[in-house]
Parts: sequence; structure tokens; C-alpha cells
Amino acid sequence: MSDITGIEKAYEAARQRYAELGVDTEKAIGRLSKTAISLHCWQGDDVGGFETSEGLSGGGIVATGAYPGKARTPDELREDIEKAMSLIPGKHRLNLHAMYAETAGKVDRNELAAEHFTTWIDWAKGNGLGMDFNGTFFSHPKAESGFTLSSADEAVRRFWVEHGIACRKIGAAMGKELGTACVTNLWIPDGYKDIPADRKGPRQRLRKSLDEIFAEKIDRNCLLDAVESKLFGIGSECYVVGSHEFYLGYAIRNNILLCLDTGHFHPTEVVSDKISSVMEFLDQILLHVSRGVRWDSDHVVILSDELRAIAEELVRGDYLEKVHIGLDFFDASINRVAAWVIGTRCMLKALLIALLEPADKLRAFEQDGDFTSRLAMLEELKTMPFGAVWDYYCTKKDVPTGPDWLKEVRDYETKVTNLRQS
Ligand code: RNT
Ligand code: ZN
Repeated sequence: MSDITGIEKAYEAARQRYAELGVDTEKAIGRLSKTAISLHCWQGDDVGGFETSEGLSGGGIVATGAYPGKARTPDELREDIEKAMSLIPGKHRLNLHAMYAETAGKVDRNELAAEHFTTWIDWAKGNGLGMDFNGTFFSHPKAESGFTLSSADEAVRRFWVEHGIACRKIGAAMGKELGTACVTNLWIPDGYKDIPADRKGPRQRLRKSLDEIFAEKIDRNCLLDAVESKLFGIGSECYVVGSHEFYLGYAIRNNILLCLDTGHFHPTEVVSDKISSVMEFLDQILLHVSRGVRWDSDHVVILSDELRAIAEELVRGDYLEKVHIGLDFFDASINRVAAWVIGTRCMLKALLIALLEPADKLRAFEQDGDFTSRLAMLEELKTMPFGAVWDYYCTKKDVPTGPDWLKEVRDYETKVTNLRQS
């Protein structure tokens, strides 16, 4: 049991420290509680989905590890997400992939419709959650060639165009039903392992496919379309059709959202520096917050310098209402519920730290050319008592403070996930 009085006392001391810098902690907490993070369903079963028992295949994304207890059915996955959400302060969203449809594998991807997601939508409604959605253009026989929307095989290309169209309809239905626009993201694995002879053809076909998918105008209050670029994948090291430049151009020209995945750039490039650039030309974007270790490894998000920098950019640029924050990591080597809790709590902590920044002061230093004070203040802020504000926020939202949440995950492991036989 947490010591509530201790937490309140520590908060009061922190509140005063921040007030001395001109920062209103209550205001910061208020804004944080209005910021939703989209929790990705695929962390709960290693990007398996429920179409077949084989799970993730193709597409150059890999989940490694054999931690016991992964969700085997939609009900189990929902139960796990509920558990994770009960340990995360605030109201968030669910990000679903098309392969999590409840069709017992009988409906192919190009024939999916909103009715195959009724249980998910009802569940989200019952829990007061918004939903986001993704087409699944991998783990499928028609993706085995390594090409989907850019395929030179017209039947294959058409199949995936139909899937893209179906997904937009599903996303729109989710948005309509839940009263909050569903960000529907499109990522394809298309690319070559080795040096291509034709870089242009696949990109022309991808553009054509996207034009076909996005041809129908759908109410933006229900659906927000997003396209996700990538630098390379396993098996597409030399060439990825949907590159950053390709989708940046496409998103700007067609006024849709660009999805920036933090693991999809050169290792020394950072998404924190891209946000204010792309936001000059786009109304809204989607983030896939992930953690690449040496490559696009999709490790669980931690409170890293880059995560903090991303959060700072969102707050400093006043982008919180325009940037949709989705998570995209999957680690099968640790407790999967814990992975969600760690990653999401870290995202929220980073946002809180950013909201507790004396932004006006920092900007004034910069405008005055006082870079000494700017650097000094930025470093002093690193040891300000944001932990006390975070603990207080968690108690206010009725979720465990400090590492107490882990006890609940352990208990859930013993009573629920450990009982699952694969
Ligand atoms: C893959 C992309 C993509 C996937 C999910 C499962 O590199 O990041 O977003 O991780 O769609
Ligand atoms: Zn991603």
C-alpha cells in the first residue's frame, strides 16, 4: 500500500519548487490527463493475430523471446489489455490491427468489414476507449513475394488495394461508433533485399494503389488516414518502396497523416527533430513510439533522452492536439502486460516532465541570446522533483505509484497468464 500522506507531502514540496520557476503543476497534470496514448494490441501476442495459429510471418518484423502466457484468443487479449490499462493513469485508446478480426480465419483480408470487429468495438465502448486501426499487409500468403501494394502482379496488388479500402471503412465505422476519429494507419513491407534495378516502378505502383485506396472521401471526424514510412527491414535492406520521402510527399499532397515510427530512420536521425519540420506542412501526424536498439528492434519504450525530447517537442510546439501518439513495440522475452505498462507509463512520464518545463523562461533565454542560462536551466530541470508529481498523479487516477504496479502484474501472472498453455 502506498503512503498517501507521504505522497501528498512530497507533492506539495514539489509544487512549490515548480511554482518558483513559474510552473503550475496542477495545470500540467490537467493537460496530461487529457492526453491519450494509443496502446497497440500487438504487444499482447507478439504480433500474432487470430487468423491462424502460426502467428507473425513475413514483413520483416520479428518478435523474439518465449515468455510464457501470451494471449491466445481475443478474450484473453482484451483481459490483458484491461489489466495493463488498470495500471496506467488516465484514459487511453486501443490500436487494433486487421489480423485481430474475430472471424475464426474464415474471412480473407480483402473481405473484412466492421461486423468482424463488433466485439472489439463494443468492448472499447464499454471501457470508454477510442480506437485506432491498421491494415495488416503482412503475415499472409499474398504477401510472401515481399510485395503488396506495389506488386507487379495485378491480382496481388488489387487484393491489397481491396484490403486498404476495407480497412478505411472499418476505421470509419469505429470512429463513428465511438465518437472519436479512428486513426487508420497503413504500413507495407514492400522492398528488396538486394540492390534493385528498378526503384521507380514499385513506387509508381504504390502511388497508384494509394490513390485507389484513398479515392473515397470519408468524414475526418470518423477517420484519419495515415501512411508509415520505413528505411529498411529484414529482407528489404537495400530498398523499401514506402520510404520517408515517398510518404512525406504523398501525405502533404493528399492532406493525410504521416506516421513517424521512431525506429524507422538512420540510427543517428531522431524523430524529435522531425516533428516541427513536418508539422509546418501537415495538419496532423501519427507517432509510432518505439525503441530501436542498433536497428529497428522495437524494444519496449523507456524514459530515454529521445523519448523526453519527443515529448518536449509536442509540448513546446503546442502539438498535443495534432499529434496522435501510438506505441509500437513488442517484446516476447518479458511479461507482456508489464511491457505495455512500462512503455505507456514512460510515455506519460516524458509528457509530464515536458509539461513541467518553464517553457517561457527557456524561450526568453534563447531569444536574448543567453545560451548559458538556457543550458544551465535545462540541466537543473533534470533533477527537479517530477517523480513526486508523477506519484501524486497516479494516486489521483487510482493507479499504483512507484513499482507497486509490478506486484499486480505478478499476481495476474500467477492467476491468469501462467495458466495458459500454448
Ligand atoms: C513495422 C511497422 C509497423 C508494425 C505494426 C505491427 O516496421 O513499424 O507499424 O510494427 O504495424
Ligand atoms: Zn510502426
